Amino acid sequence: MAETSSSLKTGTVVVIAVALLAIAWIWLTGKPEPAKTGPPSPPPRPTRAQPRVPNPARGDVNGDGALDKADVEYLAEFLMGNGPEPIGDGDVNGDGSVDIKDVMYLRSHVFAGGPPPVPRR
Ligand SMILES: [Ca+2]
Ligand SMILES: [Ca+2]
Repeated sequence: MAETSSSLKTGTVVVIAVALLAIAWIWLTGKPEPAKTGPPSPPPRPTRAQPRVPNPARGDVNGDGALDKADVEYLAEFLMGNGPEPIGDGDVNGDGSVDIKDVMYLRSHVFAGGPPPVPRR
């Protein structure tokens, strides 16, 4: 009986020793938690560029004096939050707001011969 009690004590000591070694291993090799500073902030939006032509026409959103594929891409990038503000008037369909309908309208004009941007009032 004394031998069994001694075996139990030895087993308990071994379990505790293994647990302490595991804790020490985790403590020594564990990486510190990264400092929590809140969610990452989005990259800053590009600032509005200067027009290359004075008073760019409606739809010439990149202000280069031409109404082309680059304007469609520029307006789409702006609306997706990845590009700078339009330089020329981006309200191509004249409904009072700049949105995806203006991209579709401009795309239709540039690529499919659709109606030109509505004249300014
Ligand atoms: Ca342009
Ligand atoms: Ca519009």
